[in-house]
Amino acid sequence: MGADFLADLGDRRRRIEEALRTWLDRVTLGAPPALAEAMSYSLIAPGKRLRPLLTVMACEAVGGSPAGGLPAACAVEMVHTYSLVHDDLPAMDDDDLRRGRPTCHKQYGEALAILAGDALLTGAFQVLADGYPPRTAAVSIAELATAAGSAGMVGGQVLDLGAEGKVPMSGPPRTADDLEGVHRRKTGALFLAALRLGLFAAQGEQPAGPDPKAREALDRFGRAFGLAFQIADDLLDAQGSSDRAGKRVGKDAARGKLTFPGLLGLYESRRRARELYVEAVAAVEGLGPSARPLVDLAKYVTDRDH
Ligand code: GRG
Repeated sequence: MGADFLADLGDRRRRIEEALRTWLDRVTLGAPPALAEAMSYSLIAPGKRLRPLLTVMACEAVGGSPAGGLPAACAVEMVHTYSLVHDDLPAMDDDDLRRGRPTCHKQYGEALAILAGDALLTGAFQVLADGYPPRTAAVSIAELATAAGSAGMVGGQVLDLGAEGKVPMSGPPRTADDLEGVHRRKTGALFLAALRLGLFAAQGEQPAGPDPKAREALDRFGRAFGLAFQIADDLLDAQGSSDRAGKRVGKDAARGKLTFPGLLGLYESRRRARELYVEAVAAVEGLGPSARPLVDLAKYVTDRDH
């Protein structure tokens, strides 16, 4: 990975961290201090910030300003963090380590962790409503709600838990296609929304709305990126160290969970991840040099070791 890209990534992350603190302060104005603390504990923890990076990079790739995508980036990261807080609960994935720290419920108890997740989710929509003019806010809110909701992330989580027998389900996922369907909802939908919100932040107020060609390019990129991310995540779980990952690894195999390395093997999984990277690059070629950071981020995610 080039030194320039890593320096640029560091700068973007610093701007995102600053915006997250600012928006969290606004969202928790008047909240009980214990709730605000639990929300901040999980949101400000050292995440990779991939989704907000996608939002700000997509925004700039289609002509937006560096600051224009920040409220949307924060909203997406709030939804993502809520999903992690809830996913870590004993009723779901039952984890005690997240982002290198005890999970929210280990630190604050289950009741407050559930409520901190709820408040991060609802706070995300407050950020979009307050952060953009009405047209942009409306399309962004609709997009994020759909991606996070029953046909998106929550639906994907239900299918995933169904495969483990934690929710009743006829026909649990068994094949690579089934697995892709779970991930398209569970993680892919939010990646896609992150990119689309970047487009809306840049072009949402244009009289004719956002450019459909740019939207199609970002969607194609997002589909390949999301799946490449998931395969890399499964490979890390199969081979990684929990010190680097900041969460427990090896648990997929221990639970007999359906994963890409489990279904396709390590070699074929790595090959598929590289193929998806090439697809992602091709998708945004037409956007020109402004899409370079997206291409570099796709490489970073496919090659990552944490
Ligand atoms: C609870 C409604 C609900 C949904 C949960 C996304 C999700 C759905 C659960 C996360 C479970 C999980 C660990 C999935 C593997 C892929 C994934 C989303 C990893 C975490 O994302 P990263 O690696 O995390 O971007 P950081 O901490 O860097 O933000």
